[in-house]
Amino acid sequence: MKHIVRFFLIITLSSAVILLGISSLNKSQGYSGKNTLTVYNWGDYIDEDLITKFEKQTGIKVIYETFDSNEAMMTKIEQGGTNYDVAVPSEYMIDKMRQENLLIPLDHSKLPNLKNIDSRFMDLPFDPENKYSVPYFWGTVGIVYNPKMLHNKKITSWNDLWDPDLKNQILLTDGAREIMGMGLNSLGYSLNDTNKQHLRQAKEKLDKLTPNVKAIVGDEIKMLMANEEAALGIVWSGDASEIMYENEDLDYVVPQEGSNLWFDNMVIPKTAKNIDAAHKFINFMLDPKVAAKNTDYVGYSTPNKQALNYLDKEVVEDERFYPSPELTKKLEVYENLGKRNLATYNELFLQFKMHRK
Ligand code: N2P
Repeated sequence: MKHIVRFFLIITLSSAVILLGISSLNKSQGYSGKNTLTVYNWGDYIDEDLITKFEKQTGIKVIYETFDSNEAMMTKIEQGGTNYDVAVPSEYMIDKMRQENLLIPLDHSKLPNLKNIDSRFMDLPFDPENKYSVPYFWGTVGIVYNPKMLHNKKITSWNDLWDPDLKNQILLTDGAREIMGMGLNSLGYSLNDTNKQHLRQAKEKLDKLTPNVKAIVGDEIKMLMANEEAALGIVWSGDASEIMYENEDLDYVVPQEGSNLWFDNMVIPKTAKNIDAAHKFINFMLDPKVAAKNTDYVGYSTPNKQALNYLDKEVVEDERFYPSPELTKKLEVYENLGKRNLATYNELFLQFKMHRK
């Protein structure tokens, strides 16, 4: 009898240990239980006080993870190892995810704050009627530069970057579409070009920029530019605004040949386990005061019309970061070019990176 009791005791104890192990493993993999929400966002892209505020307000615990490119995010979601409840891809990736059946349709009745979004950011071609996504931030790609380090040389064009005087003076954001787009735009091609010869030409042109490129970096580009480690940086507009906040000597320009206009939207990926909490989080981020605080912190442009009332006039009237609709018409939005073409962009960008070594 004693043996039987001991046997059951061992079984019970070991099951408890196994269960505990599984639950902590699930947690470390971003398990979304009833009261847990896993958010997957770009690095440096939220005021973390807002996460705490959301947790206090709802009692939902947020697990927050970051990525630094649409491609990296997509790979993780496709793998499905983590139960992301909310993610923040850019437009061309939303189109791709929607086509590949990786998104859950949104329940608009649970998003009353959606009314705060400016209608010009709604119902865009990558997601008609916002069935799967709602706007988070938007912006451009351009050149942040330090006139002092450039002896007041004016920067207006992508082609200014190929000046031999700029040896080791340029930092590039580590993004395939951004940098290949720069090569294409500098040659007068569209940044959605899929002509193989044009893409190769763009890569060869980028190779010629190599002597001027100091490094290809992630979010640290902000710190490096603000600390005057390089004279020019290819950045997203919000990073430029943050850099210019840190170092007032710098300026930002969207090159005259054209550039990218992008939109990052919140979505609920197929990996979600807590769809109700995901809606709560999205709706929370759409609140005008929350969106204004977030905008103030990250420095990007908000699509939330009501939030503009809580932001400094100086900021929202700055055409460098809130370009007018006329100006934005001249810019191109990345299109979903299909699996093959996107792979070609990635491959050529990788080859350009290798060429530097
Ligand atoms: C923030 C990155 C913004 C991404 N660090 C632009 N799509």
